[in-house]
Amino acid sequence: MSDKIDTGRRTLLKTSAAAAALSSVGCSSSMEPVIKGIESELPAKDALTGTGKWVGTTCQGCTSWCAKQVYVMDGRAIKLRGNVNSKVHGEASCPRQHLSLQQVYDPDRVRTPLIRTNPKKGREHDPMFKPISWDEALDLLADKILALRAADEAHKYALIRGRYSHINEFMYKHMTQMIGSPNNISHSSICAEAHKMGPYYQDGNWGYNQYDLENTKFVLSFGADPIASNRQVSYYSKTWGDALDHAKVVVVDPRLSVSASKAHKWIPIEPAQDSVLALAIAHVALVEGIWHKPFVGDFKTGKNQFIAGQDVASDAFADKHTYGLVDWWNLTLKDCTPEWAESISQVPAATIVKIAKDMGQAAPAVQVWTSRGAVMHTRGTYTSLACHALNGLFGGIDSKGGVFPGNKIKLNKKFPDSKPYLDAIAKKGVKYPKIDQRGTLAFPALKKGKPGGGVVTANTPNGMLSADPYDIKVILAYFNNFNFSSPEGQRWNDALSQVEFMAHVTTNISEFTWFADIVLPANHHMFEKWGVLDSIGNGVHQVSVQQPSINRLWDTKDDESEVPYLLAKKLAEKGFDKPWRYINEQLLDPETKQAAKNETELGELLVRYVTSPLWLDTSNKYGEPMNSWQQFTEEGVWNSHRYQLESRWGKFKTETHQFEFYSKTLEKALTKHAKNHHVSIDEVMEVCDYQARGKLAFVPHYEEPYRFGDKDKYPMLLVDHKSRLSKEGRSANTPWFYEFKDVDPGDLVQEDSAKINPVDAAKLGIKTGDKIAISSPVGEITCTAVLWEGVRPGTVAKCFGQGHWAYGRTASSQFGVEARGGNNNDIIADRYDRLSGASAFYGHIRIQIAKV
Ligand SMILES: Nc1nc2c(c(=O)[nH]1)N[C@H]1C(S)=C(S)[C@@H](COP(=O)(O)OP(=O)(O)OC[C@H]3O[C@@H](n4cnc5c(=O)[nH]c(N)nc54)[C@H](O)[C@@H]3O)O[C@H]1N2
Ligand SMILES: Nc1nc2c(c(=O)[nH]1)N[C@H]1C(S)=C(S)[C@@H](COP(=O)(O)OP(=O)(O)OC[C@H]3O[C@@H](n4cnc5c(=O)[nH]c(N)nc54)[C@H](O)[C@@H]3O)O[C@H]1N2
Ligand code: SF4
Ligand SMILES: [Mo]
Repeated sequence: MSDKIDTGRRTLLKTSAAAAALSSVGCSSSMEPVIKGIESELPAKDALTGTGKWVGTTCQGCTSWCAKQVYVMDGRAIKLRGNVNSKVHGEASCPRQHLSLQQVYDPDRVRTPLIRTNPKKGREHDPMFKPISWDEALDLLADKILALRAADEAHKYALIRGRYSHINEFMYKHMTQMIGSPNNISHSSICAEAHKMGPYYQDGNWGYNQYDLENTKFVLSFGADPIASNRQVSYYSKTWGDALDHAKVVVVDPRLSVSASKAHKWIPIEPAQDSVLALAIAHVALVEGIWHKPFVGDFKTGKNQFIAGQDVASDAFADKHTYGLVDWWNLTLKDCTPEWAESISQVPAATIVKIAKDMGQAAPAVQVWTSRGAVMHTRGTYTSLACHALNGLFGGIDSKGGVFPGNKIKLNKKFPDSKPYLDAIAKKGVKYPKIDQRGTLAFPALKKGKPGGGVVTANTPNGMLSADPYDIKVILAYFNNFNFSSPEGQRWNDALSQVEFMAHVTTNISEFTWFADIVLPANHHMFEKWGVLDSIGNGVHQVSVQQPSINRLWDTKDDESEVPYLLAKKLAEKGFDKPWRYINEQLLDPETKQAAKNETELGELLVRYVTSPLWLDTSNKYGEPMNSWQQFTEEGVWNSHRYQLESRWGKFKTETHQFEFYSKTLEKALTKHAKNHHVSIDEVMEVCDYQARGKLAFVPHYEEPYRFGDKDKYPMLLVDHKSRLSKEGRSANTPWFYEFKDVDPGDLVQEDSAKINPVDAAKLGIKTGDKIAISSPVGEITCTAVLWEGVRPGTVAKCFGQGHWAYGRTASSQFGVEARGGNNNDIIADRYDRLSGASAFYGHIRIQIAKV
């Protein structure tokens, strides 16, 4: 590697000594000069065709949803970059953007609709797909839906959604309701619902936060690895290096993540023990009197009365913008000493005291990040509360250098009411309980304070298999691969095998598609489809378009517009015209007030409808004025004004309008849930596997991690994490994923690596390169051992993403037959953080490893 490239890399990501020792540092940054070089060499015009231009679009490689520009020549995508018009990330990007070229031009893409010819469904049965036309495929689907309605079983239809864009509501919600089913099932609870519990039940934000990294003085990350994953990778990987110059950075993660390798301190926490650390930091902050008084308030006498182990009188404290600090202290925090924390977590008490003091000094320019890794575990709701509470305690909420939600913007994400289009069958059907059992006693799924308000994605196959509340007969699914991406995916295989008819809208024949009756080939979201998305970071909320930019190679269609349009038309031809009438009477262009004339017009119309407040409404006060649709599609992105600091102080959307250390909002939600089932809140806690009793249920507190399996037989714990090259499940068939795999610290190229601490490996006689089996009480996978100090002894860290037995020639060893590597979900038992409905992916997974 030349000096020039090395220097560039160091400037971009202040490489720590630990990271320098690793073979695997930032791919994006080290490749940057090369990429820039290529970019400057791009001919302005294609020599033959005279074409060549940058077109705005949006990447959905991960939930960063970055605004992009694709360079198109002669109808082909040549290169990607961050959209230069974006004020969130500008031209910056992550390394994954380049993989999208191999996705869209993947030789294994589905090119035409297909139909199953083998009636036997199962992992071991080849569906023997044969091409059919769109007309034939949709004819079959329409017939199946109409047969359900005729048999008074409309509720046995389900619409299943993985990724989506903001035009999804027609197909996802309204069409499903008009057909007569309550079952629109999203993927949210295998994504990150537990993460939202702290922010919502403390400051009223059911969503993710942005972090003012440029102005911060202290970063404490519980599992977040924002250079590699999390929610705005392009922006944070650009700024993380500079933050090290003006902020202290501490990363808590059982594994030396990319971000931990570029932090001042890495704390290799035992899995699912984060709350101990968070609570002890809070305890020290109170005892030391270093909480942020302008946000939290102070004792009326001005004298600190927080003394370890001692209660404080409830009227002694004058709260400012927070609620219930003294209650929290008295209920539990008074006993959460650093010594207590050390006894559980082995993190030295002195380290905890130092972190708390440093945070107190940096306040309010303090930001505490939480990630799936810290909270997507059984009992994770309370870790989410404990970690986020620190943002309140140190005043980071809405402060310069702190943490804030997405800026307020206006989009028409809600489509016109479809209730008038519900006939008698539909009205009856939508009243059935949902198939995922949300809202039952054992699944509170308390989204936005509403019992049963959230989805329990991974429980859907359990509901289907036990026919509780009933069975599912017809499924239309898109942009999802749940038997691969949910814990114990075998449950999905079994459930899908029993479904009478399933249509899957997909780019590739994935594991989910394997169980389909018809396959509907999807346009690639980044290059071929109409859509719209948003993203937050750098104090800005941006909205960006997805638009067709290249020549479609195959007979593919837009999942969220063309497919439902053609299906609605088919249903109308067969006598059921409600969705068709809804399209033609309600889904009107915001300027011309005309309906779409054909399926290809609908996508653009819906994006115009959703985004019209940005470019049509001249009174839009939330961001830069835009003059026209043309300007929006040409620039590709709209930027909001910068976040107004302290804008929520005094008016948080909680029960008390304060930041709630004692969550009145959670108390109200749990009271409702308990009442719905005529039980006490303690009984809810018991059924749902939490240890809290009494008022402890409403404050951040310690819950012992739940572990699954016999400790003697399965003595180690799995630490699952995302790959820097995983685009959720969608980059698995790209050769670059495997060729550049060593951008994941510790991993080997072309292999599916399990990282083992040399101390553990020595005991087991395992060497780097050995093939090993990892087994848990629910399954076994095989992969390649790597000895690596960056993993806590007693744990094995492994990327999620490999182990495909379908998807394509690169993803699987033998398509349909043999997996390449191992899917972590095969060994992750199906468990939940029931208060949020989230699946547990961390903490409970006891494993054993052995050479094969
Ligand atoms: N590269 C990449 N980035 C992505 C995605 C992707 O597929 N690839 N997907 C996007 C999506 S869909 C989402 S929801 C977001 C999620 O982004 P995050 O919420 O940040 O979650 P993950 O990256 O899944 O978090 C896993 C991290 O937690 C660590 N971890 C595991 N167990 C524990 C534990 O007990 N305690 C602590 N403190 N850490 C633990 C793991 O080592 C890993 O670093 O990422 C998005 N970004
Ligand atoms: N062990 C473990 N499991 C995890 C995670 C983890 O970190 N560890 N992460 C979890 C998270 S955060 C999430 S969000 C979920 C994601 O899980 P899912 O929502 O299931 O998403 P993907 O696995 O990305 O599957 C998307 C599928 O859509 C199809 N597809 C691909 N590209 C396109 C396209 O452009 N258009 C359409 N219509 N279809 C397309 C393909 O069939 C692909 O398999 O996985 C979760 N599962
Ligand atoms: S993969 Fe994620 S971070 Fe990378 S460009 Fe796409 S959306 Fe942005
Ligand atoms: Mo996710």
